[in-house]
Amino acid sequence: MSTSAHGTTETARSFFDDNSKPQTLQVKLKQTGEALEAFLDDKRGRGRPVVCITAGGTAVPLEANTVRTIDNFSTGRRGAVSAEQFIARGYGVIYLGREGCAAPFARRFQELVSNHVDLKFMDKLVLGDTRRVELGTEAAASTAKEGIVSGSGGAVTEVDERLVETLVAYKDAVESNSLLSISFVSLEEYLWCLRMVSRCMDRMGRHGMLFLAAAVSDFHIPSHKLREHKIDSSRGVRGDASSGLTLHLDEVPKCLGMIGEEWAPDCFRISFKLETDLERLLPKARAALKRYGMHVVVGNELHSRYDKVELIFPDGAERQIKKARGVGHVIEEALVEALAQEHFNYIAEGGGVGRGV
Ligand code: 9Z3
Repeated sequence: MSTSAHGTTETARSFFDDNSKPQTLQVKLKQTGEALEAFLDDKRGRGRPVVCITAGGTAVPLEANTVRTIDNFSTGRRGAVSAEQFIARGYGVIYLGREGCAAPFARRFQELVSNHVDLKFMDKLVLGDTRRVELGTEAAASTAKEGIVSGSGGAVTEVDERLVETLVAYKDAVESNSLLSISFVSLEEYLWCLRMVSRCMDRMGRHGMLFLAAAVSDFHIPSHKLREHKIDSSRGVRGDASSGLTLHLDEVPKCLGMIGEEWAPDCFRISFKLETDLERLLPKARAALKRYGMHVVVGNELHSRYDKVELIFPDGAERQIKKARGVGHVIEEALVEALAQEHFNYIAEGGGVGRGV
């Protein structure tokens, strides 16, 4: 370990020492921890691999009684679609997602329905058969079509079919106990949850994977420095209305390295690097790979992120993944396929180390 990496780890460790968690977070971590252990033991018993997916952006509060926050951009879609893809490949998925962002399966409803919520759609819901929908059987699928989206006598549209497919896929995921969802809003909540999940994931050894797609703030106001009450905009920060607002944000301790060094050293680790300047993408992604001891870094540029991404490996290999041509494809099909393959190679290597990490 290099001196600077060690220094980084020390700072990250002290974040968890210094930041005594709020009572509500303590309760949440305890309850979630129990569900998490049961979920992981079930997968271990069945020999199923597990991936923890993080998704969405963290919020940094500006006041203890929070009215204002600074958010990192992320719709959560990358994580949500990837979760569906991993489940389809037999993985158990722990989904650590930002509250209110795209969520696995639910996001398909939003995408399918958002352009179709008009009065015709409302008529189908209101005038249609309102019987309870039991999914999973042939009859159920048609009940779903009739009862949920088509209405009595309404034609079954392509969107209807896909809504039913989504419900059936979600029901399968629930019945096979394939999805455990944990939500976060603030950066602090995210980091505590990530530590808890990673430490629990340690029991999966090489069968565990961390897929870190959340957009995590680099700057924050540590909780002990937060003002208690809402910043008074009418008086300005220095009591002068014309002075505007000047904020000082501290650097967020880099916690990613802790996963490989302490929390879940045998799990397969993938982090994402987001840039808006293409020139900086590969150098930054390569640096992140070394700095945080990842097995793969996925580099993506903001505007092209759903068309192509770059995979960077510790042995110097680099590979571009593109979305398949044709309607209805998503880049996460190819991305998850490639990453699952890397993970299976890593599992098969057993006692050895994966791709030079
Ligand atoms: C990503 O790069 C994700 O792919 C996106 C996905 C956030 C771009 P959407 O949620 O977008 O589908 O809208 N995530 C990582 C972003 C990040 O903050 N990475 C850190 C960095 O770049 C390293 S942890 O410094």
